Amino acid sequence: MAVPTQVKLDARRLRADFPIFGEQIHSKPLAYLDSASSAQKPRQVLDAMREFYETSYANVHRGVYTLAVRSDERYEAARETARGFVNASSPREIIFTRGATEGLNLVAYAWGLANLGPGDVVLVTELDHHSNFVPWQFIAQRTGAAFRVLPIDDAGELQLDALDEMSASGTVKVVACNFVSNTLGTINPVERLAGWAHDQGAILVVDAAQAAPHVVVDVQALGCDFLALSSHKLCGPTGAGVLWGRRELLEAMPPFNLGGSMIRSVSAAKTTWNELPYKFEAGTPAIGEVVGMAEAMSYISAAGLDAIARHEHELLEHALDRLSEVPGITLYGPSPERRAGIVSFNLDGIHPHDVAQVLDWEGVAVRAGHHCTQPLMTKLGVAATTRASFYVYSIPEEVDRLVAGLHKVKRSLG
Ligand code: 7TS
Repeated sequence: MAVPTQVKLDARRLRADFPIFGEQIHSKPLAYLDSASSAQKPRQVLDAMREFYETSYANVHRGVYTLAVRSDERYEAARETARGFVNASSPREIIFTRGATEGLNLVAYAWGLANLGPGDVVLVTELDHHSNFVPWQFIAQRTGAAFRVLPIDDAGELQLDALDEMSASGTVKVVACNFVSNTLGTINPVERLAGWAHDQGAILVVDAAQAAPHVVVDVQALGCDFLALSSHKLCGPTGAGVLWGRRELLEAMPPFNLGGSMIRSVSAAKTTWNELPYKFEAGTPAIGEVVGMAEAMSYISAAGLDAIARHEHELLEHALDRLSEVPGITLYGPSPERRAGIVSFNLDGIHPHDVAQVLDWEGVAVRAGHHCTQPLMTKLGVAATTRASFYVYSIPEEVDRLVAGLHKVKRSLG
């Protein structure tokens, strides 16, 4: 039997699709190592949005004229692309949002306020981004539910052994976790968490903001109940995202935003809700951005998510190898095979903001800060880290420039 050959990602060819790499930063070529914050945009996405606005734009779900019908078709075709991207069983389960943060707030407010109360437990993890931590903390306080945080071990992996202890203080009703940690890159065992959550009678809410750009996200295989992602992290425009939810849960829960398009009928006595997914899409949506997001999903699907994951893994191994040569560096996170293309580190005695500033003079863009994961920073015993993150267009030379830049940081500030 022929052994299938794994297609290798041609990052240099893809890089040519991204106009931003024509920019010089402080007279140097751009080394963009901040894709975990937001990914750069290929010409294909920019062109698709321009072409849509130039030929097919009108508001959606209200007009009968030709242009309005064209716009409706493009918007609903994008929903079908998004459905395929996360392997949902129906486009009715695909809610367009403004991004992962809005999707997670939607679930916390709409599902949480209707289903949580005293005696219930809301469980998040120490790895979660604030956008999947703070809404649940807030809704737990509002409803009288207990709020618990699943700890991580020293390697940055969730301590699954502690799960049963978490259910001691009440009935676990919701487990919220990210699929990939934005700070450490840890890939979390979502299927196992789904199994445990369902054994408790709880739902699992997955924040896939950091996973969707880098690994295959299959909501049916994961066994989760809700999953949120952002367009801008997968080479699409800002201001768009997807919330996927199980149909029966979406049907049963009340709406989040209220207003136009999400109603069936309105009177002073009674208002009823539109069918899925429109019940959750109040007001004029981000139509052009949704069209751009669908193009981005097609772009990265064509590059191949498995090939992207392998490419990032190679860069990560190269980065961990080269970074470990830098004296006084502390690297955070699990072993390379357990994480996506993200590396967080600190240099002894030098603040991450100073590290990022000196790197910028070298044309190297990294993020410094708490990365919206303050509970994780507390666990690591630091206020901030410097973080480098990779994507389809990242090349080993950028890692080498990061390492050379860090030697310069040490010479000027160490
Ligand atoms: N969840 C995770 C895991 C994230 O990494 C982010 C953004 C969000 C949610 C929020 O996504 P948004 O599109 O709604 O803003 N993370 C980062 C980051 O790591 N650096 O800048 C933004």
